[in-house]
Amino acid sequence: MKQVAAVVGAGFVGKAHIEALRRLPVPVRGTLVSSGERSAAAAKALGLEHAYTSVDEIAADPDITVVHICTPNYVHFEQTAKLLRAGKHVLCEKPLAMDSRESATLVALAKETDRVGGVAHNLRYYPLCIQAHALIESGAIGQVKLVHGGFLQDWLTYPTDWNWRLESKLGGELRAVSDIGTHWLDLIQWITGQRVEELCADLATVVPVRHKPRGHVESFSSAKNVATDEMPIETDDYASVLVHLDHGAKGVFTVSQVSAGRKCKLHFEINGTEGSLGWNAEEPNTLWIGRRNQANEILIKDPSLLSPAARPYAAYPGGHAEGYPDTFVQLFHDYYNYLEEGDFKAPRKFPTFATGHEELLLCEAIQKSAQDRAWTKLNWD
Ligand code: SOE
Repeated sequence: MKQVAAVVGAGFVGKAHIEALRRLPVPVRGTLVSSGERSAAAAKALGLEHAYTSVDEIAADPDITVVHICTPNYVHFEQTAKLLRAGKHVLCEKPLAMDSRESATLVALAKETDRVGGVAHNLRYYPLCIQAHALIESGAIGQVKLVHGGFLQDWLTYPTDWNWRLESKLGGELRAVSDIGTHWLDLIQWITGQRVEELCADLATVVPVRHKPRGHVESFSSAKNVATDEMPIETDDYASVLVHLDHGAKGVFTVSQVSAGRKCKLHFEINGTEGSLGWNAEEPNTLWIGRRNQANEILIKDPSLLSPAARPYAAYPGGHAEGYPDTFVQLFHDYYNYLEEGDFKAPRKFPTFATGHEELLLCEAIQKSAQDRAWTKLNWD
């Protein structure tokens, strides 16, 4: 069945979804922004044929088979549930919901409606992250023993930096952990094939008072010369989390959105019994391969040098850099190919609603651990 998509939300990530869909190609019929008027402007600016005025209108549109949710976290549950019930497949930006109660409901609802749910953990789709997964799966670095790294940004360094994620009622009680910590957790668990079974977390709000502009501010942008109100902040700017994984690996990660000079430094180092792998999203086309008994290597993204499992996820020849926008294309390839094949009982290679639910369980364990100042076990059953 030919898929036709609609995208809810046309901020920077909504635009990334639309661009990636066009490259597959999957037709994007229209978009919905916060108001009908803004939808019309966004549809015109993006060259889309239709501007929706509500989620209900999308739900009722018989031409739409898939909806991408690119809205603030607090509306993910309501929008996703409505669209599943209307018979739409849904690919939702992370985090899937505000808490694990909501995400568990969405997992069950997707099953009940036989719709395919995906979560946009796109950062695992950098070609060299897939290569890291393939190398570990092949035993190239032996048994994984240590995992460390983190995700560092600086777009919220100043008290005058503002974004809806800062307010727990819109983004959830955790911010840096749920917004970017979940990317690191998803990446490491997927690359190593190991799941976190217990953790110990320390969180901090580094900037306790911020200046909230009176008006809309896009992510990664700052409002200039507008009136502001001072707001106390309770969500985390920073977290460091010790982790124990279920096949023996141990490690630690640090997330921060106030690390001046770090723009989007999602990074890991994985140490195995025979070697190590290191990668950094700010230089995503190189993979560091560490050895004890021979020279270390730097692998530059080149499909001809990648494992058979990773090769299809590199769209361009060696040295032709691939980056953040391309990760959405590769994620959507997996998701839409699955829809086209039509066997919804088949295993799913892409991050699913179950993945999103597990991420929320991890967030809640991190929150509990920080509150109790203690190690916290995950109850995956
Ligand atoms: C902001 O922290 C953000 O846009 C995240 O929401 C994205 O998931 C991440 O990929 C980049 O940074």
